[in-house]
Amino acid sequence: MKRFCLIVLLGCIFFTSSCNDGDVIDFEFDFEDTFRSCGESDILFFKTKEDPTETVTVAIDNFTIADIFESDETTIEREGNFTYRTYNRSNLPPDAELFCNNLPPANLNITLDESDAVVITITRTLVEDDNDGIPAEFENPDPNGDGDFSDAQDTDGDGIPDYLDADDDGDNVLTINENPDPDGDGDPSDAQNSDAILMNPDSIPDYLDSDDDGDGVLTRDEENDEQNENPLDDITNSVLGIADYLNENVANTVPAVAYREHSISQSYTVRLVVEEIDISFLSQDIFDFGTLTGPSQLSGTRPVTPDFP
Ligand SMILES: [Ca+2]
Ligand SMILES: [Ca+2]
Ligand SMILES: [Ca+2]
Ligand SMILES: [Ca+2]
Repeated sequence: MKRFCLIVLLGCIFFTSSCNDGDVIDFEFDFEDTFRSCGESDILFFKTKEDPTETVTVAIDNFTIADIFESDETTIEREGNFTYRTYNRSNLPPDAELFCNNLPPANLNITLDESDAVVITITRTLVEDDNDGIPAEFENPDPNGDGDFSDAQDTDGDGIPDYLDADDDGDNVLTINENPDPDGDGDPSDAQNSDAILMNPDSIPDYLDSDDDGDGVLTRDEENDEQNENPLDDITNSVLGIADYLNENVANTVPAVAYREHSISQSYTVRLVVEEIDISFLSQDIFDFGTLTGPSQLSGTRPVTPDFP
């Protein structure tokens, strides 16, 4: 009788189909992909939804965010407790936080509360980017399409593949400063090519061209004012105001002695999959809990300076 009443309640809340005795209830969760976390020693993962107001949580004792990031394993399996709740929030402000408060909100009216012991698979993935203004897929990360990036294009041969290299041609002018995407649509096919209109034109865009003005002196070796791994500030003709590496009439060789430091941004994604859910009205026993958002450990930078040839 209790189960029958529960099914009737859910049917009325969640389904537009008729709820005659004998219908098969086919209920699956419908939440946004992202979730949050809190807890100093016992972690709580949670996601909330309004209209109708529902929450799902995963609680793991003696486990923290640090355990995810400090583990040698990128995939961790733990046992925990999964809970699904519905609420009547008519007496609560819309922004009331339902979790991670020392005191739960007053007037919290829980209308359904179902829990089960589950198995949780936590997967940590590192994502790196050169932030050079060109999406990785336009930087030839997988020439033979086999899913292995070890053969990724490395234009300047400095050991950093283009999709992680903020200075793809190794000329000490960052790709982002070589106007690789003038119309800002993410596609670099319209990239600036300065020497196309000069005496020695080529068809190589500046961000992949180690001699941008085609004067026979490498861009990184046009350091006439200061050898500081930055050809942008070497300007012999101050009237024109054009840096020497883009001025074909200035062709002095003042060689660079090092590559500039590269900065590779890093961010982690953490995904959760909950398995072995046994809740009577639920048609799924596996639930993709989604992607964690928020913790500051999720991002950082990795500096690297390639060996100079
Ligand atoms: Ca490179
Ligand atoms: Ca790049
Ligand atoms: Ca260049
Ligand atoms: Ca020049």
